[in-house]
Amino acid sequence: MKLAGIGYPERTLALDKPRKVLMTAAREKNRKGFGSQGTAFLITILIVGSLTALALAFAQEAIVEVSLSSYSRDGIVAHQNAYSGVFLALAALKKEESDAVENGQPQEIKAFLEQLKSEFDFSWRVIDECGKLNVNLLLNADGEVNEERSAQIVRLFQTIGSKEGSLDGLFDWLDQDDEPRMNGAESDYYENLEDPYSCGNGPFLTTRQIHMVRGFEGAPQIADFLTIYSDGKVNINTAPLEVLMSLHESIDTPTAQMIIRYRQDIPFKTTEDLKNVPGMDDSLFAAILPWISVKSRIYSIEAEGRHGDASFRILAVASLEGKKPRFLYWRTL
Ligand SMILES: [Ca+2]
Repeated sequence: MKLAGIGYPERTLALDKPRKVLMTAAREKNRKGFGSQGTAFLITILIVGSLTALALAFAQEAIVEVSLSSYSRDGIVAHQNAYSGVFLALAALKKEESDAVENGQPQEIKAFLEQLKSEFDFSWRVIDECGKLNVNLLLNADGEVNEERSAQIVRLFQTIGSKEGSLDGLFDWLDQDDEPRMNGAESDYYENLEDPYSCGNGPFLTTRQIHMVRGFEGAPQIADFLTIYSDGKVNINTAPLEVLMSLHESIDTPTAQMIIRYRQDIPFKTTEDLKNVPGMDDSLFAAILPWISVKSRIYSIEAEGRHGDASFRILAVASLEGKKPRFLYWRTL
């Protein structure tokens, strides 16, 4: 297992034991209810989470050593609870996938997980990375600006009223040269900051790197709508109103609100279903078709474990692409 952090290349985490447990769960998708077998499955994940923590300690000894020096007994339990939160969130995502196909709504696992939360003090939040705009695709493979994607980002700036950040800053971070654009910045700028660093001159390796771009320091709101993980298509079942409006200039606030209201009643099973939304004529549908999808495979998981006065947070990005879930990013706070 390897870790990724700001400024460092990301690595895929090899979580052999959790993967086996999760795949076992997938094979049991036809099983009804969560009886004793379901309990055993979820408790097993909790135990595997503990084992993974040990594996992490050996893989990143220095980082964990620093953390452990400040750990109280409560802190260690909080750490374990946060781990459990990540793996249970992943299990819920897998379960939700199978239930969404078979039963519509995975109410049973939600109720069961709520019961578990009362016994293990943790919480989690799952964010769909496929409901955002992929900032790494602003430049095409040949380094040329993708005009349509750029226009979407500009509309996003306008929709959220952002005065911070600029396309030039993003372009300069992504392009390989060191020639700053009018409102951008290259290494000459970043290396003269109080805490200097070099310009990426390539794709963003973590979403946190977006905050390193001139104008995106701190936490400008726009970063909540940008990703580096999706295939470039926006999931119309999960995209927030601001992202829906960025897809095309003809999607105004009422149209985006109608899309959201529609999917709350009937999730889109195909992109064609979007034509059923009032205000979505054929020409508008054809214009946005290359940019949309109805499925998500990559999620951010933010888990917090608590015990006594201690708390511990883990931020992870998990991909459900392929047969086995895998982590693309892992960060502890
Ligand atoms: Ca550059």
